[in-house]
Amino acid sequence: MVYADADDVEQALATTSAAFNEWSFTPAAERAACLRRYADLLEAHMGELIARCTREAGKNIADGIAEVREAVDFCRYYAVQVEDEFAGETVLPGPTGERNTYGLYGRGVFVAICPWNFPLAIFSGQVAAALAAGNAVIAKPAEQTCLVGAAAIELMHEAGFPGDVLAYLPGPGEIGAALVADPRIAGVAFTGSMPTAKKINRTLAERDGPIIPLIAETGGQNAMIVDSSALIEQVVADVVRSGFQSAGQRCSALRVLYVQTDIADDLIEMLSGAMAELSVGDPWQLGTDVTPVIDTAARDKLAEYAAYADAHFKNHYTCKLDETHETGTYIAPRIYELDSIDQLGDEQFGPIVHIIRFSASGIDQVVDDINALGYGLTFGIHSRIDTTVERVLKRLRVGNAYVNRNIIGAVVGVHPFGGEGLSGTGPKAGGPHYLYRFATERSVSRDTTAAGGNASLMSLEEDEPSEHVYVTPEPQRLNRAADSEPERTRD
Ligand code: UN1
Repeated sequence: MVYADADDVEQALATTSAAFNEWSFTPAAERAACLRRYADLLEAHMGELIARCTREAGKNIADGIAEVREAVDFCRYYAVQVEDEFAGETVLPGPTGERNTYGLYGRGVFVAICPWNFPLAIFSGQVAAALAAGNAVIAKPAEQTCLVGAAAIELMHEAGFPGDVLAYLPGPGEIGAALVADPRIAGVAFTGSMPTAKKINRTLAERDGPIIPLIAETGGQNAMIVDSSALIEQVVADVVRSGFQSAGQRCSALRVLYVQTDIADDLIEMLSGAMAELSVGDPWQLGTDVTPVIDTAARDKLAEYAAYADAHFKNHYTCKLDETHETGTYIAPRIYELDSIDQLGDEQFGPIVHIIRFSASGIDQVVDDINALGYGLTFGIHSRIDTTVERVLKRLRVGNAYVNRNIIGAVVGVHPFGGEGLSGTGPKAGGPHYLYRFATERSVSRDTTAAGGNASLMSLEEDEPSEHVYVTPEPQRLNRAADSEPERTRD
């Protein structure tokens, strides 16, 4: 893979800026058709894409399948929305003699700065949303996963997204930094760490020219609360999946498990037993549960933390690695017990779960402590007492809460994904409001008296509705007033 250089950055900016306007006025149906063709191509190339995710990102086969599925879901979901809500002008109410319209349009050239942990799914989601809304896009993949990104871009071009509307600039962080600082950029979609998101935000604030949107999805210190009414077997399965699937390298992954003291020993024992069954190993093997972490830098950082944790916390269980794994970037899944949340440091992006005991009467304080961490991405509660669940959900500030289930694997359109506070700016990916953030709104008011008035009034039959005749519009029916009327049968 050859990385982009400063000349490529300039060329991408010049080309996409020139091509943007025409793309923005390409009919929404055509943009949606490109998204659907891309989704079909992803499915047709599934095997190759899974292999790339394994080769480059160390994903196991199940996670590779999930990558392709999520990328496909993003495209089909945004395609429907673009057709419904971006297809030209909506006529608004107004006095006769005036025609008022409103529409959503692309903003310009968006930069998509994408993560290595979902090199196909989140990459495709960010890029597809920006293109769908009518923007040109410069995509910057994570350095670690440029080949997965390259395959995605090739398929996008094959699907019909024009070459001059969609550019690909693989490379280190400086490429992203140069793009963000350029005044030709009209928006940034970013998934990655909070420190990088803050840097981008500062760069944008320093730029001359317009203030532009930053859509950032960052990290989390995701917690799960388990009270004594929970079914321990189910909790254990959900903790293993939430904490250790994808080697804990999801923003959504479980980091802090709060267990009511009364069941803590039983739960820890059963969890340790389940961890003993995990197969940590080669991602190419179908039987592998926990894969290596992304690179040596990540492994070394996690290993350093693990050494600190071994010295300071109670290690209840650490999975065994066989000797052949010593050369790879493996980190054995492990659980540590903390005395208090105050001991929790920064987010550890790997298969490490912290356990804290709490007493039933202290549950509000637990929620306050979780809120006080400042993040607000995912959260789980295991309880069979509805009032406890509702009480906790009301107190908690979090983007994605899960009740009596695991806390990862948000599905497009089903679990719109994204956090609050330090976890992101919103709007949620795969949710109903995501595309709007990539768009600009324009309204046009035309004085039709200059052209002889509202001619349609003269040709009106009695009872025939006219888009131009509004007496007292009902606000909730402004759009699609005619569509939303139920069919009336005439006798
Ligand atoms: C991330 O790790 O950046 O819910 C997001 C999930 C995925 C999204 C994770 N759909 O686990």
